[in-house]
Amino acid sequence: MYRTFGRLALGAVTALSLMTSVATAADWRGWNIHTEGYPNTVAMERFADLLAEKTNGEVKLKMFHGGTLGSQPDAIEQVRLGGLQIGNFNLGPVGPIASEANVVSLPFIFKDVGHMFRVLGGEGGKAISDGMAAKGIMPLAWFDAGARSFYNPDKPIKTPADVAGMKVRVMNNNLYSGMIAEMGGNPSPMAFAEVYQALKTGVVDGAENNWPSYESTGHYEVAGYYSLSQHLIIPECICINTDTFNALSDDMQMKVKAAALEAAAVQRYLWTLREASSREKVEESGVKTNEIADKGPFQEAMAPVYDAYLAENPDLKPLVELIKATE
Ligand code: BDP
Repeated sequence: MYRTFGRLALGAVTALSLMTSVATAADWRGWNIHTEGYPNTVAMERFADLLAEKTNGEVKLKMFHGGTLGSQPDAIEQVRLGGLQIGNFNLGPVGPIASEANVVSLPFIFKDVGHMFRVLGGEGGKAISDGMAAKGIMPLAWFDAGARSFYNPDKPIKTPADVAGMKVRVMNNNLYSGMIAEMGGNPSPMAFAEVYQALKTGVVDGAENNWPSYESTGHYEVAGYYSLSQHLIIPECICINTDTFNALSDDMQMKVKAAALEAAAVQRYLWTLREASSREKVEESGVKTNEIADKGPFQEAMAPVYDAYLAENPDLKPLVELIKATE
């Protein structure tokens, strides 16, 4: 009798200690689309190191770079569902699942990157974060992704009329499709990994991105005209599955957040350097850059995208106004 009880007790203790280790130690998996050496990749590795340091190894994050775990929309879904815990996401493809976050995908909503960070640091950023967290994907810190401009193989784009009739690749988001359609172009939503081949074979006539991605993907080799429309300034996040974050103790939450903020500071520093070095590299290889002094015609052509967004989300008008009023 005693021996049976002893064995049972021992079994219970083992089960208990197993449960404790499951509850305290965590093995997280993280998604990133970029390749080695890209500022975001370096920063996400730094985030993993900082997590291990600050939590004394209780949180172990393994990062999967280069989009090896799937496309960005799929990875966003995985983080929402908890199949993945962490992602470095661009808010473009997050917009379709969180309407507050979609505000950053309105063309020309931010005057420049400084304006974007001021908005993110205030009430606007809180509204965006809360909206995302409610959908299962919580931003811990913000990354710089510069401004996106058009590029294509055969001509500079000077006015919206130059885009008319062109098939232009966009990220998965109806606002971007609307933006191209408003200029008379044909939007073609497509995964990032497919764009190089599509440009090369003429499946699309153009695309749009920031300097570092234009360079890191080799798109500049097959689309040598880069026209500085700078129509979109979209932030990126280190994002975490909301339930995973909420299940942590206050102390652990603080450590995770601190690690993310530190990694984001690294990203922003490296980003500024990479924007300059990417531009230099592609221009040296023969890319023709076209400055657009007056962006007014692009702004006017894309303005109906705001109406469409507000018609669908009338309650978000104050958020749009708040952003516009932010100095
Ligand atoms: C890059 C973003 C990346 C996007 C990509 C794209 O960093 O998250 O997937 O653009 O255009 O600038 O799909």
